[in-house]
Amino acid sequence: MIKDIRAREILNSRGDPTIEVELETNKGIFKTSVPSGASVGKNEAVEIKTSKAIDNINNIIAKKLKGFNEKKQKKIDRFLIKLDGTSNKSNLGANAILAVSISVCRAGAFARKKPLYEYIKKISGNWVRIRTMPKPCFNVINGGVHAGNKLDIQEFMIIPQGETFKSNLKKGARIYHDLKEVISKKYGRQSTNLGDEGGFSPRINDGLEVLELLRKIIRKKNIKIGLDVAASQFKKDKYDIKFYQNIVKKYPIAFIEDPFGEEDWSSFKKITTKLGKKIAIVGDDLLTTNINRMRLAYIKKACNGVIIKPNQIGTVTETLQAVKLAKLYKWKIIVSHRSGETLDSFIADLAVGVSADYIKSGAPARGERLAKYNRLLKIESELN
Ligand code: 2PG
Ligand code: MG
Repeated sequence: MIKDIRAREILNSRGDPTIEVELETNKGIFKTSVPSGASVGKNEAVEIKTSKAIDNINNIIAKKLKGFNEKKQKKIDRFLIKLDGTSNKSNLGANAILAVSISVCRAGAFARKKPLYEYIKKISGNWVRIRTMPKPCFNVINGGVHAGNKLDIQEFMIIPQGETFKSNLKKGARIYHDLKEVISKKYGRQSTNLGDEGGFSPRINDGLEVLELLRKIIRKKNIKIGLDVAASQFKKDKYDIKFYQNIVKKYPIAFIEDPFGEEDWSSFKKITTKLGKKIAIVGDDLLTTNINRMRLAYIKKACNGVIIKPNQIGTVTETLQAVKLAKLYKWKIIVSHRSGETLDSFIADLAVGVSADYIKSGAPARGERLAKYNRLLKIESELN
């Protein structure tokens, strides 16, 4: 039974304020902190000012949720959505609601005596078929709004294709170190400065140059490449379908995220028609973990992969609904962190609980990125 909820301000990895919640039941205290994005989709649930979100938790949500059974995730999430009363959670704040929702999930797992990932699988329903470890996508080169360089593509990810998570993490770290050396020699030490997600932010202006660099370094190593173009950040589209077709021909690309702006349905449709059999065209800003946007995308055949970010939608229940829909559509599922992160590792358990294909949590460096990867190491050893 929920006895109390307390929220406080902490700082995230960019030094910006965010929320930490402690939810108390008769069985213990469960802590959650929430991330925030820099390249925010315009259809995301609304993150409100931290101080206001904290007031909302301490003065409104805490009182209303007292006495609720922490095992009733759906009921509590539904209650929070109603209490907020808006379609985008702008009243209580998606940040406030999510911090509470995830804390409830942790408390529920504890009450059921299950590890968090197992509990997530359970509350997702029976539709989760096999439980596999997600493949990590290491964002080793940062551009766009995550770095101070002139690269317009936001994320260049390497995706080792080994059998175990442990071996993939090791491989990722090795490449990361090799890359540092190569960049340092070729572009100077300043180019090994890190961006928001722990990847290097070299003085390179051209994305093709980065792809060449990566191709050389991952050669014959059974590693794929993922890109987040984050094209909604562009004033107008910079890359056309021809460009994407060419790079897919030339490089071992597994997926391209947000190749076009978030409302450019027709370009998304065209690229999915052209490249969808070969790679995943992934919607992040396009979909914002929102089942209404996902349904639209499915009808329009606009993509065949989805980024799942709990804070884009604001509750655990709605996040799981989005995953369920993506599975029905047979889309690739990538559970994702945000560029402004905390040490909270909920998304690691989420990725395993829903058997996501991939997880992206930045480079294999920086504490807030590794909190997720290290948690996955532990989960894998528990599963074995
Ligand atoms: C993205 C994310 C995470 P941000 O665009 O996919 O990598 O960035 O959190 O800044 O939206
Ligand atoms: Mg993205």
